[in-house]
Amino acid sequence: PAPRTVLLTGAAGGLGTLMRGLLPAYGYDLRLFDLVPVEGETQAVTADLNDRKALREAVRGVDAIIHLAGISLESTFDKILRANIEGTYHLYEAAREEGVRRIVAASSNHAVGHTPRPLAGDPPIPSDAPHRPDTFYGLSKCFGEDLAQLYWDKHGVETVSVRIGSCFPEPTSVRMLSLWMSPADGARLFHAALTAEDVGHTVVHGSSANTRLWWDLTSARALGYTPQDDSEPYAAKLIAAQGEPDPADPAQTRLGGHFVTDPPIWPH
Ligand code: NAI
Ligand code: 15L
Repeated sequence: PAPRTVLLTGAAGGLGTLMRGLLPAYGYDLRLFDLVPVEGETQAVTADLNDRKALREAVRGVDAIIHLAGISLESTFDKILRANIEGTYHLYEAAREEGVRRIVAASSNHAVGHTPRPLAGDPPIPSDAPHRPDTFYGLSKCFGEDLAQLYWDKHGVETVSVRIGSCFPEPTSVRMLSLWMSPADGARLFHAALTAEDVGHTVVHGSSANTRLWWDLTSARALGYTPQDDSEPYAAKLIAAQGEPDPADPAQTRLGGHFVTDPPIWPH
């Protein structure tokens, strides 16, 4: 049967807030979890992913999990380790212990951020592109994908790892014209990932049907995802303001954008 009760981790964040607005229309009853209170939601669980007891209670009885919680940008290795690597491990352990069989996990383009963006005539980047993280943050998303594979192969917990491009109400850069996923398409993709049968561990790209798309949506479409939106109506204004990408600048020729060239953040 299709999942009905879904735990949404990271519910207070940008994407969590968008999905709280959109997913109930698909019939889901969302249980909310975040480190910080979710505005206007008295029933939300406010706890750290590393609070194993709180997490296990939150997971108990749900049909599936959408896992968005974590640090969503580059940070120090220690902070990424705690929130994204240990936190995601605790989420999978709670799922295994409580018998939850399906997780939809937020991976990121930054797991493969060093991949060159396709130029005119090149094929799009496939969803089995090897890990090429551009940051400690991207590295934690590689870990999440491998953790998902382990929990499928060893414990039968299924995951769709969504390598999200950029999911915001509107694209705000020329790069985002190629990676943007409209919130409505995000909800369509999460719904497909929750309901498709026999996903095992599947990696998909999360984008709309953008005219300037850099990566392949084949594995996402195979889940039943049919994107409806395209960033193209935003193109003229963004290109007029920001210019066309400079082919000599790795921040513009690698998938991960400025994450590729930003210096690492050290703890001192
Ligand atoms: P966000 O930073 O707005 O939200 C993340 C949420 O996770 C926050 O509310 C935060 O309080 C919570 N959180 C952080 N550490 C936690 C912990 N230890 N325990 C419990 N909760 C914790 O990020 P956003 O944009 O909403 O992204 C959501 C997820 O999607 C993240 O995993 C991010 O890496 C991923 N993603 C998002 C993209 C986007 O375009 N928005 C692109 C690619 C990936
Ligand atoms: C991400 O992984 C981030 O979480 C998000 O804030 C954006 O920076 C996005 O990638 C992007 O690459 O645009």
